[in-house]
Amino acid sequence: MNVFKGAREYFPSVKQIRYEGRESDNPLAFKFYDPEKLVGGKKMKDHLRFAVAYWHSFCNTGDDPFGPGTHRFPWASAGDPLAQAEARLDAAFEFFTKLGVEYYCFHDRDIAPEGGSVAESEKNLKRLVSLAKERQGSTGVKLLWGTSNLFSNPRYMNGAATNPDFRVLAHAAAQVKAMLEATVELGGENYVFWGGREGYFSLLNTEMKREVDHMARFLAVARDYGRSIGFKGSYLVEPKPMEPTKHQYDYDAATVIGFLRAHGLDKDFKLNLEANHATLAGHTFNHDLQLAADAGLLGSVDANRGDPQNGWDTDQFPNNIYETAEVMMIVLQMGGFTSGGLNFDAKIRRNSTDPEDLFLAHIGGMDIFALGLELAQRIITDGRIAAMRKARYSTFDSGDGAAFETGKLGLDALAALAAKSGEPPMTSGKQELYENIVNSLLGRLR
Ligand code: XUL
Ligand code: CO
Repeated sequence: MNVFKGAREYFPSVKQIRYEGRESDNPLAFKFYDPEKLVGGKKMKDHLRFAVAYWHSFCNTGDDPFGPGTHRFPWASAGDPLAQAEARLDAAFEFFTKLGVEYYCFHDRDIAPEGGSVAESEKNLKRLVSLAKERQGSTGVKLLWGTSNLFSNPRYMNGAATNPDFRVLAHAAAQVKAMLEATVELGGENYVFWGGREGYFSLLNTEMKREVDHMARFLAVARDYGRSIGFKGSYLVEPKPMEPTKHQYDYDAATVIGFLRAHGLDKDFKLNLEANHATLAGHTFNHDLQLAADAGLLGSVDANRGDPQNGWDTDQFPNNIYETAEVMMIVLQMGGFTSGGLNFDAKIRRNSTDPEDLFLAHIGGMDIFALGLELAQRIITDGRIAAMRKARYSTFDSGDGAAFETGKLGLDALAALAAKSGEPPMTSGKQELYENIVNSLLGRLR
């Protein structure tokens, strides 16, 4: 049942999307994503935990600085903003169930319009949350994470938690309080803080240390309130180096890990990492993922990709097997997601205007992640790469190398060892061999 009682069908040309296998030519079918298939003893769907991003899929009309939106949403003609929001919710749940996705994510303002006052905004949100709860109950679709939009309203032009005006910060707090309550009500498994305007354009008018301290205090009070109302999930901070501000405080994974530790927040907060944000920061996605995983702080993933020729957040759907395999290698090696998942923080292109395009984009993203998962599992089971990598460090496994690792050798002892042992041999890094092994395993995927 994809259409709700009394609701119109918003995607009538699309039926239930099913797994048809790699020989299928049906564009509206999965070729690789077979939700029940066991990979390494666990179902694909439980490895991948896919989520649809409400904002890109149901709110983004495709407008850009050069022209208006091109996506004609059928729910836009439903009446006043609240009626439109209700129709949009029906369309969204029709989409989730037809796609067969288990999770979704949203900002407060994605599902309910902002009112003229804090009270009116909360009333609108409560109304839509009660409808979403009904839909979740009847479809089994769950909330991966909730978040607050603290960047669109003009009041946040100088930041939200880092705004130089305390009164703006208090408004941000009202939004986070209401949205934490909504997330608890909907059984959300995580709560995300993306610091959209938490940064600066010029240090001439900015007290950076004070703003960053405010941000830490804001996260701490949000954490405490969430816990006090029964939120048991993970709090996640999502790094991004710039856009909309010139410099954002949550620059990249390393910056956020340092920030969380410096402010004693690393027990409750993990990271939600997005591919296009890592590349905007000048890193590969797997660089940021590995850093967070090594710190025990990899919470969830915003699955998308950027454009190598463009220096902005193009938020395209993933389509690169190497990138998805790299993500899944790190996820598998950390033992899988706990509360996190793969949220498609991605949008169809402005000129992708057929109703089925939203399905095609998600099908492509889910399929390439399924294939990436299979490749990652093969690389791990094959074991050659892990063994070669481990062997590179073997001089630290025993003798003087092990003594150094455990802090038993000082600088003078190290220098004496160098003098005694002479010039060390040249040991190849074998990067091309590693890459060839990955490709040979890719070729063996069946
Ligand atoms: C913006 C972005 C956000 C966050 C949630 O670049 O990624 O959509 O994921 O606020
Ligand atoms: Co994101």
